[in-house]
Amino acid sequence: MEKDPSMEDRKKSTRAVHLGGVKSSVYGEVVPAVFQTSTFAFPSAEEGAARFAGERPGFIYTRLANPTVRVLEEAVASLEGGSGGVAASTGMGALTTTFLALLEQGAHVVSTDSIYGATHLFLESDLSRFGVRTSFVDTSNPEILRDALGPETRLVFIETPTNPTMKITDLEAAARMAHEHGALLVVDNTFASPYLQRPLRWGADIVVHSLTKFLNGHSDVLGGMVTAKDPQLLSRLRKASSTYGSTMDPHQAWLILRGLRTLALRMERAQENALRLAQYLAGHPKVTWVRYPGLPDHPQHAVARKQMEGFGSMICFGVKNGYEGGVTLMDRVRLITLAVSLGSVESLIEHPASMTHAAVPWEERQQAGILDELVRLSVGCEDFEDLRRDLDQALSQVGK
Ligand code: LCS
Repeated sequence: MEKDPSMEDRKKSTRAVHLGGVKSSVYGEVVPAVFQTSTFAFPSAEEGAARFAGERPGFIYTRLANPTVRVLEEAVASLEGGSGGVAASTGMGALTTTFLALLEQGAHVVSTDSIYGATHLFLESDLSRFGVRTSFVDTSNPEILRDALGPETRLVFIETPTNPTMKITDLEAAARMAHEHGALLVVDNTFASPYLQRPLRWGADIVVHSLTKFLNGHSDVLGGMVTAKDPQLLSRLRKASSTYGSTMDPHQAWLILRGLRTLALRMERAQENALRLAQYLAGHPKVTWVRYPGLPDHPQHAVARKQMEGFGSMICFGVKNGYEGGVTLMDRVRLITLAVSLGSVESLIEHPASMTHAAVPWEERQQAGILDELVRLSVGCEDFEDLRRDLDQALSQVGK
């Protein structure tokens, strides 16, 4: 497998279309082939031994590595500016592999408070059983983040923008503080995608993705990815992934490669729609507040301007009538799909208090800003006027 060195100088949309310049062709095929095989024959016992010893390249067994999956790993690493990637069957597979590979009994984690519900659950209920303690704090405030760090802190985990509150953490400041304490900075970059934000450039050590979202972009495949700059760190993660079995399947990788090629087109269109919808919602009488990084009244708008190359297509907003108002809106949309997940060509709406974040205790939800009235909207690539009209008719029925 070769890599086109000129791709390093190309722009991100070109790198997405050309999958990071990875050349894996056997017969000159333009699209990477699906190597749907669980195992690879060795030409000799000596060659098998050399591959196992890591002395020679070559594939062994798909749980360890696979050519189709490798193309996806290289493509995402190229977009993120990492030295390589480790794909996982899901975003949660990538996250749990990362945490388990890097933490030990007695370790302390500082995490953003408002994060995806399952990540919160893993840190709070699962890792705690192995003696790992997590402090969930508002990392968008650098002073709060600094106060949470201690001598046992091994890892700082940031989601920015956060799911679902759209808070932004200053990545450069977080990296500096984590490193001053000898901790690694891990960033879940799912909400922005590498098209809009490259945390490794701001000093992060590891970037994790749910590929299920923007990178695949079509609500039809699950997937996860870990990328890092340091090859040694990456090889620790790869070893962990193959031992834990969080590996991605080749056909899954091939489908995600197909989605990835249109990343730029989808992101540009969706974020153009999102900015206009955020502006529309901000003036609507049934909407109590709007959080979109591209609006000047977003509390971390300046940080978003600094570290993001676009404000993305995720919006959260409050509706009148609290929990009831949220539920009414969910039941009244017609074009926008009532479903969890995000980052697809079709717009998706959900109510975190009753859905994705229902497992987070109510008090913790309030503290993290995941209010009962909060609605999360993942804006897709439909026509803007059609989306606006749908929200208009649905909102008119809130509070009746
Ligand atoms: N990280 C973030 C920020 C996410 O939003 C999700 C899934 C994950 C990780 C996990 O990825 P998965 O294992 O599903 O590929 N977020 C979802 C959500 O907000 N609604 O449904 C899934």
